[in-house]
Amino acid sequence: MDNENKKCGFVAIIGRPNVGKSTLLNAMLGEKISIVSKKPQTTRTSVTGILTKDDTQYIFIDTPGIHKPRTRLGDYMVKNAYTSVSGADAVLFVVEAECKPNQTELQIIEKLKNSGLPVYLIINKTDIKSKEKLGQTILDYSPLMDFTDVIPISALKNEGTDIILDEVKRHFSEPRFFFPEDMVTDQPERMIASEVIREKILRLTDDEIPHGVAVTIEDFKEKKDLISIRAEIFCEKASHKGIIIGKNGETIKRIGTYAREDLESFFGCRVFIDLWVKVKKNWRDSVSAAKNFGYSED
Ligand SMILES: Nc1nc2c(ncn2[C@@H]2O[C@H](COP(=O)(O)OP(=O)(O)OP(=O)(O)O)[C@@H](O)[C@H]2O)c(=O)[nH]1
Ligand SMILES: [Mg+2]
Repeated sequence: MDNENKKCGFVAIIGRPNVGKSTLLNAMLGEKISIVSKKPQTTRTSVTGILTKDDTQYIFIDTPGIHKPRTRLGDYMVKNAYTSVSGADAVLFVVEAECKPNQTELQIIEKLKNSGLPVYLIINKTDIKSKEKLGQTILDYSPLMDFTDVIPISALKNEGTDIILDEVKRHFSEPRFFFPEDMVTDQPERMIASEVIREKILRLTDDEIPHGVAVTIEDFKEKKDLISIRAEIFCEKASHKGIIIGKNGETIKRIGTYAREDLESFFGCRVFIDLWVKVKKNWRDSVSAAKNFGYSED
């Protein structure tokens, strides 16, 4: 490819929890690299997704949902999201069709106004909302700031995402690629493995358990056509440990099976997972524990 035409840029995806930011990232990449769940506050640290299409390289940053933090982990998540915006060339501010702007979103908008960056209002989940209600959402949000454009999408059905790709590249000025053309993420393999395991815990457990879970990879061995992983799941209470393990170990078995299926498809080889559950009380408020689990600025 002719070097002169190459363009590359950073695009931050921001919004309140659960609006579909990670689903949108995965849809644009055509590959699942950021975990998704029905529960809010799924994403805990920014995830970079890379898409190289013809002479354009998009570097998307999926961020943790902005919320009012109640723990040190929450503080970290919110700071992490705002930091990702500061280095971007364009911002996708994702909201949900039929929802009214809330206090958190008004705060995000204030920060975005001050950033001076081009901001696109992305209205997601249009597949489950009516056309009239979508008009109302546009009327509710668009006067709040001077958005570069308003793009209704369905991340789940991958509808409207091509418009985003066409639009944001106008703001790219770097005349080279930052990453190899076939790279989809800069996350280490261990990180992908621990996130996929955490996603299955989010899917299979309820209430406070998912919010208090962290996963560490103790061992990650690659042999010819097999990856062998030993992971530790940390939860905050002994009763939570019992629930994660489940009756006769049923739940932990399902967590392992679902995670293995996803990781086999991602890595393209056989995967073996050995899971251990441990208790670490109130780790979400402990600086050292949160740091050990990778939730720290340094
Ligand atoms: N119907 C519908 N559901 C969607 C769409 N996009 C996302 N969802 C669902 O919304 C839920 C939240 O999706 P996520 O992608 O995890 O949301 P998020 O904004 O990354 O959430 P946090 O990481 O917690 O901030 C999941 O159950 C998704 O399947 C969409 O376009 N349509
Ligand atoms: Mg997310």
